[in-house]
Amino acid sequence: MAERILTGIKPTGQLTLGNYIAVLKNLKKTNERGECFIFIADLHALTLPIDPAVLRQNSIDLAAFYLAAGLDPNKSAMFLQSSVSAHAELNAIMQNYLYMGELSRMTQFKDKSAKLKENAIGLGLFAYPVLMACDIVLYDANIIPVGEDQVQHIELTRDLVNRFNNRYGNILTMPKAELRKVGKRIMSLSDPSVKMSKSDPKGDVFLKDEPAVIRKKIMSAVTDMGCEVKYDPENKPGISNLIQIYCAMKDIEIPEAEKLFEGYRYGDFKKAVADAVIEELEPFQNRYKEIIANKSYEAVLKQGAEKASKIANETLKRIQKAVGLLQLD
Ligand code: AQP
Repeated sequence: MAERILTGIKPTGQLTLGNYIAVLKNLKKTNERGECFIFIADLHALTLPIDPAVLRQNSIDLAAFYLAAGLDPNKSAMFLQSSVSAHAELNAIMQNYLYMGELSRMTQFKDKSAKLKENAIGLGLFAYPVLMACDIVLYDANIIPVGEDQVQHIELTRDLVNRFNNRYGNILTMPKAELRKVGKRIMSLSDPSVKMSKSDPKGDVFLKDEPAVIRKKIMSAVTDMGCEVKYDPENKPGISNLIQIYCAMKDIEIPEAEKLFEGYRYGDFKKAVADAVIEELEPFQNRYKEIIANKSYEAVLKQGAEKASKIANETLKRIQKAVGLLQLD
């Protein structure tokens, strides 16, 4: 089966190096593999309180970052989730096929809701995986590049597809999460026991950080006892995180990096990591600035929404018909 690839990022805050490694770094190669649907998950961004002006600006930034990462508008449809109404329409159907018990077991829901007062937890936060499943099945996507934190949601989508197809026939395409070999969970530089995350920024490298700021953040990253540059997430979480970042930047595997840094002191190793990140991000940031200035993302978003809507509406019809919604045309 040909590859249909779908990936998205929520415009909830400043993008981090974690988002870059999970999605943006490989976007150019992803473009070459098959038909791609790359979206800005702005409806998902509403699941936690966000200022409207910030949401708008984050959405623009994300569109520009996708293009700066090498997204080819002729090969990929880049669109705002809110511009394709089929996402919300399908959500109204699919919310009946995922159950409260399974949704309440989702780690992301547990983590995010734990930070809110009980009477301020929105239904959308709880039902987030339903909309995410809709995002995926609408495009018959079979490959979903994600970071490790999203695997649980893809597994739930797979359960939904099985459940739905068992009941109605072979209607939905089975998706599969695709994780990077190295860098599937980039941790905070100040606390390597927690994920680098844009809505809870702590020790984050932001994609908009100036090179000097990136260098400073990496040079002051928390390290561990001992002095050997060795990948050992349990006993050396700080150094292991930096090794992952280095490997992701250079597209190499961990043993190669360990060999390269044999005998290095932590300080020299951190300098090499900072150099690698800056070497990668500086040209990317320059492209981003150009795109923001010429606003080329606007036409691409419009064209992308048209292409995505066409495909999403066809799938929506197929699903409406399967569940018994009367179609008059
Ligand atoms: N630290 C990370 N390491 C590896 N991958 C990561 N991703 C996020 N953080 C890391 C991956 O980036 C993609 C887009 O993420 P998202 O915007 O959908 O939301 P998220 O997974 O919840 O990421 P954040 O940055 O933590 O966002 P907020 O704080 O808004 O929830 C996903 O593929 C994700 O796995």
